[in-house]
Amino acid sequence: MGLEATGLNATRPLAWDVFCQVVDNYGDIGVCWRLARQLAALSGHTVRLWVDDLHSFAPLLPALDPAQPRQRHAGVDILHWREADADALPGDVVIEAFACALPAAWPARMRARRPSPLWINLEYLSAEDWVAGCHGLMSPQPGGLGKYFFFPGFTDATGGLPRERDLLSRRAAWDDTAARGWLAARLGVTVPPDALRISLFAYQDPPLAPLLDAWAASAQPVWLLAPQGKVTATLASELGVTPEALAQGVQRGALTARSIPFVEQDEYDLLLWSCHLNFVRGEDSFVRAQWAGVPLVWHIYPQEDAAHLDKLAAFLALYLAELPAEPARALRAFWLAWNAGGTPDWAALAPGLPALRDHAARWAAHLGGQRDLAANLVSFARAKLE
Ligand code: TRH
Repeated sequence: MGLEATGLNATRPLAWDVFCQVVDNYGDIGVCWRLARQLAALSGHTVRLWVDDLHSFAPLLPALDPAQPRQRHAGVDILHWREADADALPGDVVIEAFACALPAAWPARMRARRPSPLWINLEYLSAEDWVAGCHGLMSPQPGGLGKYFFFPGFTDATGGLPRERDLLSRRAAWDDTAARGWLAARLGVTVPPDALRISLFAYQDPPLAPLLDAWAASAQPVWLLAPQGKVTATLASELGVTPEALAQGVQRGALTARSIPFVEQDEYDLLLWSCHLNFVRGEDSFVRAQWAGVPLVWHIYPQEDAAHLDKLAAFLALYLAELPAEPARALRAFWLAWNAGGTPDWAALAPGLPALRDHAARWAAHLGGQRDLAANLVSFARAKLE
């Protein structure tokens, strides 16, 4: 189809519809909200984000009012999913996130629209080899439209990773003084200058006990900061204290552990930048920890048949390729133990932290040399719509 037929030219901004169904936790909405904002930040593009569960969204965006079916934040029109059953007409690009089924009326509305919108399924992030071969493939749908599979990823052969334009420069300007100042001012946490700062975000039951013992016995003070959620209940029970006591801070030898408030999505970056090691999970926090450029431990979302362990191995193969043998071995063993209920070996990991830190900074710079997810979506959409 030529430009005249589509009414599209190379610079006309696009209208995007992003559909997000919250399956569990914060990752579905976390990824969609981030992507929606990044698309809306591109000059002139308009974005509607349709979300089925505004209550799950609110912790990431406290300014959101879950009682309001329509509202605008950060340049994005946020709509409760049921509004899509009314008379809304599809924009230029319709994204269903993570294979969520579109509202029943939408495929017919999309078929009726001229020019036809582009239909994209945004897939989960994976470092597995097959991703590059499937990225951008189309599956014909009943009625004539095609649906394209768009895979985020870690190489130029994929759709890339979400990254704000100014992310790496803001990160580079965040030094130790900024970190300690922010922790004190925003979270009321005054950390001694010589402490190792660790953030903890994970699913319910990781093997925390051996780590708590190792940190308590450490020569260096260790400050463990855990945003309130699934893992803070486990942490409190491992330490034998109430959640309320954990919120005040609990000391065991060299370890000070504290639960902190779940902060809004942009502030979570500041927490990651302010720590020397970040435990993260799922998809979005996992990516943000990579942009933070400091060592990370990934609690991967568990899947049936242990399919997640293949994903974990694929990422490790990529991430560790350029790392010296010993810290690479220690990190791999630590991640596997963390994800499979083993015994994470702090004594083996700790000496490698400086090398892991250098590596994490190089990895972030390497990823930063690739095109980001929103930019890749725009060029993909233009190529398909023209
Ligand atoms: O919450 P997650 O585990 O999300 C998931 C879901 O399980 C989902 O179903 C699955 O599909 C996906 O993972 C792979 O982890 P994730 O992806 O890291 O999302 C958490 C979001 O919460 C992320 O956007 C960061 C944000 N967050 C804050 O905004 N503030 C905080 O204090 C913390 C700890 C996180």
